[in-house]
Formats: sequence, structure tokens, C-alpha cells
Amino acid sequence: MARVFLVNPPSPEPVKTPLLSFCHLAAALREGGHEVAIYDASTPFAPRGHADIAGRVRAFAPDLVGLHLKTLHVQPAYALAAALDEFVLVAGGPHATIVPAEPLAHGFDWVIRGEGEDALVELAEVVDGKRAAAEVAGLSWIDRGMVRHNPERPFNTELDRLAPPLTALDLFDPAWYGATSTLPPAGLLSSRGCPAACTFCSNDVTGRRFRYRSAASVAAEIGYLRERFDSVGFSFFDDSFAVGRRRVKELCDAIANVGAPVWWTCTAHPAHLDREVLADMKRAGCAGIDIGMESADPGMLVRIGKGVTVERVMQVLEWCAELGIHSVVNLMFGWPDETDEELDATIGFLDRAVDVAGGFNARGVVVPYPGTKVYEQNHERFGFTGWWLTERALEYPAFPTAWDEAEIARAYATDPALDRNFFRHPPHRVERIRAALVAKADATLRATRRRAEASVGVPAAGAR
Ligand code: B12
Ligand code: SF4
Repeated sequence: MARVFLVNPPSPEPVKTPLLSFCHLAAALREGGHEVAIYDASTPFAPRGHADIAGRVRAFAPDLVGLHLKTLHVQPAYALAAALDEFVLVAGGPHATIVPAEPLAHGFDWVIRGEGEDALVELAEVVDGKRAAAEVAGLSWIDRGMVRHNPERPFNTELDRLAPPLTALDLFDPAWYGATSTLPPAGLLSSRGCPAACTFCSNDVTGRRFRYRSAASVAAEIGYLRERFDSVGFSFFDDSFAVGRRRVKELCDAIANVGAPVWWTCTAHPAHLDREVLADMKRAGCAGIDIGMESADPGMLVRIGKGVTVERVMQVLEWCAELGIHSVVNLMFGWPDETDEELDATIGFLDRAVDVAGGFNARGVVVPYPGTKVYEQNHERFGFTGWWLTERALEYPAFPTAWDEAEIARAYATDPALDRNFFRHPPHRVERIRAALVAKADATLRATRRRAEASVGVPAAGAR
């Protein structure tokens, strides 16, 4: 039995609910017979000082300390790792998956690439002396002074066999979130992976291979959320919720039969949405969908591999409006080599869509995450290789916590990636993008006023 302490490092952008990945990891470790503790320093009220965190970790006397790494917040994570250098450290999460040698050069002893449930349990067995490191698929480590990457771990295709994540909620202190009793995570996963191949998407952990849970297992989890937490609203954190018509129908039937109604939001690719699928989703309580569109210029849609047309998105928005589903259209600005005309096509789309869309996403200036095509094809040309280490971390205003005017005005006011100007757009285009962000906020306000009388609340991203 190993003692494992999981830490979500401090980040400027607080997470307001228990980190779903830690629920999964902790549940798997416990099922494997290990002792687990969690500290989420990325929450609004958890103390963030290194001495404080190190003291808590020390008090648990762990055999292994795991840190979650996201690209945007990797600098504070590495600073924390330096303060925890007396412990055996393992890194995991999206950033560690993409650049596994980097944490090894920043004080970590181990890196787990990809999905972590099985790999972390196996690493705990290595620490226990029951298994050799070379046997752990997906593990990167330093072997006799050399970085060694064990073979990839295949994607988990049997998601119903995952340890139930909600069984780990007792490990999160409600006080970190300003609450007095245990909070559920804001979301759950009905699937992992996304078959699309958008050039900007940093979807390396769950990957392109689509895998899904049985409808019965998802419905049981929703039933538990309702009974245990009286929780009737939540999000699906799936990469792409609506993949597979038959799957979606079965899932929606099961959710609709959970008992008293629930309502939920999800992210979906417009190519997977038609009126019938949307009607099934609505019947099962779907209140809102984040729709990935990103650009309204046909040529740009092809260049970024989005696999959808402007007309299709308009059609989906009209179906959503008819069915009473709140649609949020994700649009991004500042693509590499984006011309004024291409940018104007997206700005023009705001006016075209505003009467049917529920709103548009906050922020949206393209950030080249490592591992994406947008990064690989442009970092040398524009001189931003390894920007997450060499430049000050981008500090975003928190996501909107509600769809009201004050929150939209606050959260949509700025995007720090614009001033970073990764793709060296000329000054006049930077100003045009600034105006586009204002236009997006304005269109979202207009859409919000139009639907102000709607009776169902829809959680905004920051409510997570
Ligand atoms: C839900 C979500 C959120 C929610 C999280 C809510 C919550 N309470 O959990 C909210 C809205 C808060 C959020 C915010 C942000 N997010 Co987010 N988010 C997601 C999303 C859609 C799902 C995350 C999830 O639960 N996945 C399912 C689990 C199974 O996967 P996982 O989290 O990666 O965890 C597994 C492995 O990574 C590994 N693992 C994870 N941690 C650790 C730690 C150790 C020690 C080990 C061994 C293994 C390990 O094991 C886990 C289980 O298999 C992902 C997309 C995705 N495909 O993951 C984006 C994603 C993680 N987010 C991303 C980003 C960029 C952000 C923001 C930075 C957005 C921004 N500001 O622009 C913020 C950061 C906020 C913060 N302070 O951390 C990127 C990260 C990219 C990158 N290279 O870092 C992703 C991948 C989206 C994308 N495709 O670009 N996010
Ligand atoms: S559809 Fe979404 S999750 Fe899938 S590759 Fe594109 S951006 Fe990533």
C-alpha cells in the first residue's frame, strides 16, 4: 500500500469545483488499495503559500506526490515542485502528456502520459517495490541519467470499469470553495476522445479515439448526484458529446428515465447535431450546448480542420432556438495568416447569428498550445518556441459565472493573448481583433437580453 498525495498547483484562474481528474485518480488509487490525500491550491479559498502546501504534504508522509500540469499554469506548478523537492514527484495532466521530458527537467521523478487511472496505480506499486518501472506503459522517467519514455498506454476503452469518481469527493475540503458541505464536481464524463482533428485543439490526453460509457452507468451517476447532493444541474465535460446517433439516443432515453427532471449542458460538434438528435437531448434535459465553430470564413474553416460549414452551424442554431436549447457559439480570432477579410467574415457572422444564438464565448484569441498543429507549424516562424516557459503566464479574467449583463461585461472585456500577439498580426489587425472582442461581448449581451425571460438557468463556464 502506497500513500499518494495529489496537488493541483496554484493558478491565477481559480477552479470553483473539485477537479474531475483528481476524482478519477483518487477513486482508482483507493480501489487499488492505496491511501490518498488531495490538496487543490487552484481554488478560490485554499491557502496557496508553498510553505503551507509543503507542510500539509509532509503531515501526510506520502510515498508519492502527484501534480496536475496545464500548459498555461506550468510556471507556478514548477515553482511548487521546487518547494516539494524532498518528496518523490510525479507529473500528469495535459501539459505533462505533451512534453513529458520537461517536468523531468524541473525536478519531477516520474511523468505519466495520457489517462492516469491505471498508470498511477501501477506507479504506486513501483513505489511499493511490487513492480518494475519499465513495465508501466505511458510512464516517462530518468533511467541511469537518460530520459526514458516507456511505450504508450492504449486508450481506456472500457470506461464502465473506471472506479466511480464521486466516491473520492470526501477528499476535497469544502472550505477551499467557500462551501460548508461537500461539493459535487460540476461535470461528468459520458465519453472520452473526439474523432475530429482541429488544428488548434490541445486534446492529447483523451485523444481522437472515441470511447463511451454505457447509458445505464451514466444514468446511475446522475441518479446518485441527485440523491446525494440534490444536484439537478450539471455539465458533461466530454470532448464531443453528440458523437454517434444511436449512442446519444440511448443515453438520452436513460437520462430522461432517471426520475425527476435534471438539466445539463455539453459541448458538441455541429456536424453531429441534427433536429432529431437535438430533440432527444432536449427531452433528456439538455439546456445548453457549446458549439465549436471557431471561424465563419469558409476557407479558414477548411484550414483549421473544423469539418463544418457556416450554413450547417446556422441551421443547428435555428434548431436549438426552436427547441429552447441555449446555444453558445465558440468563435476565435487571430489565426496564423488570418486576413482582414477572413476576420471580417467572423465578425459579420455575429450579426447574422445573434437572433438565434444564445450567446458567444468569452475571449477567443488563438493560443498555440504545444502539441497542436497550430503550434508545430508556426513556433519557429513566429519565434514563440516554448512560450509557456519563456514568457509571463497569460492571466485571463475569470470565465463568466452567470449569463447576466455585469458578468458578461466583466468576463468579455479583454483577452491577454491579444497583446501577446503570437502570430505577429500587424497593428491595424490587432485593433480589429480588439473590436471583434467588443462586438462578441455586445452580441452576447443582445442575445442575453432577448432571452432574459427564459425560465431555465444555464450554468456559464465559470460556474465550474
Ligand atoms: C472541464 C474542463 C475544464 C473545467 C474544469 C472543471 C473541474 N472542476 O474539473 C474548467 C472550466 C475549470 C477548465 C478551465 C480551464 N481549462 Co479546461 N478543460 C476541461 C475539459 C473539457 C475536461 C477536463 C476533464 O475532466 N477531462 C477528463 C479527464 C479524464 O482527463 P484529464 O483532466 O486530462 O485527467 C486525466 C489525465 O490528464 C491524467 N492526469 C490529470 N492530472 C494528473 C495528475 C497526475 C499526478 C497524474 C499522474 C495524472 C494526471 O489522469 C486523468 C485521468 O485519466 C478539458 C478537455 C479534455 N479533453 O480533457 C479541458 C482542458 C483540460 N482545459 C484546458 C484549458 C486551456 C483550460 C484553461 C487554461 C482555459 C483558459 N483559461 O484558457 C482553464 C484553466 C483553469 C485552471 N486554473 O486550471 C486545455 C488544457 C490544454 C493544456 N495543454 O494545458 C484542455 C485540454 C482543453 C483543450 N482541448 O484545449 N477546464
Ligand atoms: S471538435 Fe472540439 S474536442 Fe474535437 S478536435 Fe475539435 S476542438 Fe478538439
